[in-house]
Amino acid sequence: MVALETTIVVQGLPAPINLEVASECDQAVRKSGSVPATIGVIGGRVVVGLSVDQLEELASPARNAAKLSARDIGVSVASATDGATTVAGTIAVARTVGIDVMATGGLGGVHRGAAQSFDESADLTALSRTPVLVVASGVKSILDIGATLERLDSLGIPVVGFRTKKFPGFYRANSGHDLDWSVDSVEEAAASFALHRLFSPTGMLVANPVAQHQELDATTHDQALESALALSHHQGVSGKEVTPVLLAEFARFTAGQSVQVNRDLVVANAALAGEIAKALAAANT
Ligand code: PSU
Ligand code: MN
Repeated sequence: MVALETTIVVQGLPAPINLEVASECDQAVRKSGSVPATIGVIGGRVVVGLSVDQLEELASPARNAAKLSARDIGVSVASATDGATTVAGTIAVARTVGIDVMATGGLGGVHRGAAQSFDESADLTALSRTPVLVVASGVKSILDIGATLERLDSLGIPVVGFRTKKFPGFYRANSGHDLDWSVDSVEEAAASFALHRLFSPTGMLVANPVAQHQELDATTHDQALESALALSHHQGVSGKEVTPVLLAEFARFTAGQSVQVNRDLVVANAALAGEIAKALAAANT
């Protein structure tokens, strides 16, 4: 099985593309021979395997679903609220039901200026205590990528490039940062994770770059980034709003190009996660 998150659907991508992307991810996992399980909280019930109708409900602006990290799940269930799970929230739930693999677009990480703001995504600490393999196109390029890689090191989370030794840059295939490890096949990825779990309680990041013909061009990317950072600074955005605001400004600035890249990369990650989950199941039998 492959866990899929809902923050990307509810807070990360604009409607109506958000639901299209969710359905494409679902299909990509199925096509690989694995079973997708989209995770979210509806009326205080944790749902593993949201139906299309449930997902639509959760994403409707009227429901005003919360963004749930790992720390929020218990409280949101107790207060019977609606919520979309981040990577941290999703792996916390996935672990409790025995799902070993999840897919997302970009993992959260250390924000620029974190030395002052202390804004580091709880995705990192959650992954450091949750043995789930996450497939992502690196971390979002709105972040301080170098600092995030250092934190992944400190937290003991292996970062393995899929057919690359360059850390992906989310909207860009190559962030310019080198990786120590790469795998060439889904079997190798599955074997690495199976063996990692014998020695460590952490999860693992499989970094899958967006296809080069689908990436955002460098100039557009850098200009959009500058604009997004300036806007969030100007608005004084903080906390869980930061990432959605930066992604939305990227979408506006690039007239939807960044949304298309986000779509392509997350669907590719879902497909790869499906194949790795299948290889992992085969290795365990
Ligand atoms: N990947 C995407 N879009 C997103 C996210 C990931 O392509 O919106 C979400 C994930 O849910 C991730 C979250 O856990 O962004 C990180 O948010 P924060 O920086 O607030 O921890
Ligand atoms: Mn944050």
